[in-house]
Amino acid sequence: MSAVPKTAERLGPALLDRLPAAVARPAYDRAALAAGIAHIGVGAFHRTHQAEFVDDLLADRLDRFGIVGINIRPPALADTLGAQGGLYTRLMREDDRVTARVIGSIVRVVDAQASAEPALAVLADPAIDLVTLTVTEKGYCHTPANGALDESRPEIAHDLAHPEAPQSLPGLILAALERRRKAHGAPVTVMSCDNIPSNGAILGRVVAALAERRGDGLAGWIAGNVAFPSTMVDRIAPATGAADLAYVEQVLGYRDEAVVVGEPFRQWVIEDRFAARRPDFGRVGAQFVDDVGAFEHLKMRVLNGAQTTLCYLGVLAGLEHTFDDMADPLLAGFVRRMLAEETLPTLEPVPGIVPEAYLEQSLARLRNTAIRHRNHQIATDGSQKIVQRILNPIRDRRRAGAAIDLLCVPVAAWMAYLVRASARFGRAWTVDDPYADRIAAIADAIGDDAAALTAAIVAIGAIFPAELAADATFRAGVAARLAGFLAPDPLADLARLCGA
Ligand code: CS2
Repeated sequence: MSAVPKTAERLGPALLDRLPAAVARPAYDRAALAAGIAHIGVGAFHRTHQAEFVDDLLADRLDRFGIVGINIRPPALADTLGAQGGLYTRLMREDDRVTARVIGSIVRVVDAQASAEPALAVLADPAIDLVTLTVTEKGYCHTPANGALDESRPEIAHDLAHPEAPQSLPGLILAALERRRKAHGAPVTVMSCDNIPSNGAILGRVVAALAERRGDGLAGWIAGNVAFPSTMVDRIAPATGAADLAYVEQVLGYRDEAVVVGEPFRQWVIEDRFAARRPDFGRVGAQFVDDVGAFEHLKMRVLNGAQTTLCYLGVLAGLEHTFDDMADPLLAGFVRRMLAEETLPTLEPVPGIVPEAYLEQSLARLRNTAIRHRNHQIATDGSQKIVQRILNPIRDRRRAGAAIDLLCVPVAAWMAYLVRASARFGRAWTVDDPYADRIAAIADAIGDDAAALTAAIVAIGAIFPAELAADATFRAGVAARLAGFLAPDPLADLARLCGA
């Protein structure tokens, strides 16, 4: 990836003692570290968030909580993290400031893209007390509109027929639990760290739905021996760029193929419901609570709601990154107004947090010019994200009889993003979303009639709850904005709406 010649020494255990003084390193004896956590989905987010919390915890008090990192989807880990003994550099960037730290909490990596077997061997190990996951929203194979297992997914059909060789994430967890039950019966906590509401409850539900189908008392054993706590996770971690790899090589003087970049802010709120040993993340800044609901609504509706709104408007405006969107007065002004006027009133009180201050802090984070978070990256899988970020606040406001004019904007912008990517509109960009083809087909059939497009898209029951699909006020609000976004100057209508 890097354009510079690969001459510098590669990061690995042998280099730890010779790192430049400016690079922080694990403050504990890695050789004495045993694994007690298995994590599925070792992407940039895990490496900037949970693995750093664990690194802090191990420095505070060495305990048997090293992480085995597992990928069940590409990319393979062997040649990056694996070749570096699990070590990698976490760059923390804020505008022109950068600090570097080598994280040591991942003790081993396992590639299970071709077969589930290597993953199952780790997950069934009685030494593993905690299994954590960041597999993105669609990994749960749930129906976004209602959280139930989506049995129409081919990988779920496969796992129902071949449970011993699972292809889906719920199938993998179920097979691992079945093995644990047979081999030793040790209880375990399985904790989702993905951005879906009630993530633990949803995971528990999709696994239970598969277990019921398996029979043999498995569902009952799981109910008595496995906990699925919900969590709220937060740190903005865009995809690593070539410039980040080059920075480590040219400025820090070593090579690292697993560099990650994150912002200074981090937050982790965890439902205190564990079935086995619980790492005391509370000692290093995480919060254990009885109910994460209020925290996750705040984060998904404000921070993620802002990101989702900006990414679609940003693409329509021809902008590249979130910070570019935030430098645009129309987009930045709109998103603040939408969140303040229509989103904040939908939130329940959150212990210790003033919503207006949280909003300003979120917008400041999105202005960070060193976090090169691409609009198209955030736009990925929008059908899996808009329910919790935008549609749930709209539903709550409609139930309360409150206005939704501003919240209809991101719904229409998301539709325009998908519709404009269809053949009918010249394939302006490639969309990465499970519903891309379905919406492209709708656009090809209907053309640019915004009301007809809106009616056809909100009829997709897996995304839009029936309550909203049947709501004429909602449909009219979205259709009005969609007509604007499909016009030759896509932002003229938004400017009019904002009185600009
Ligand atoms: C982003 C999130 O791509 C996306 O969906 O909105 O990854 C976001 O950056 C994180 O949730 C921040 O904690």
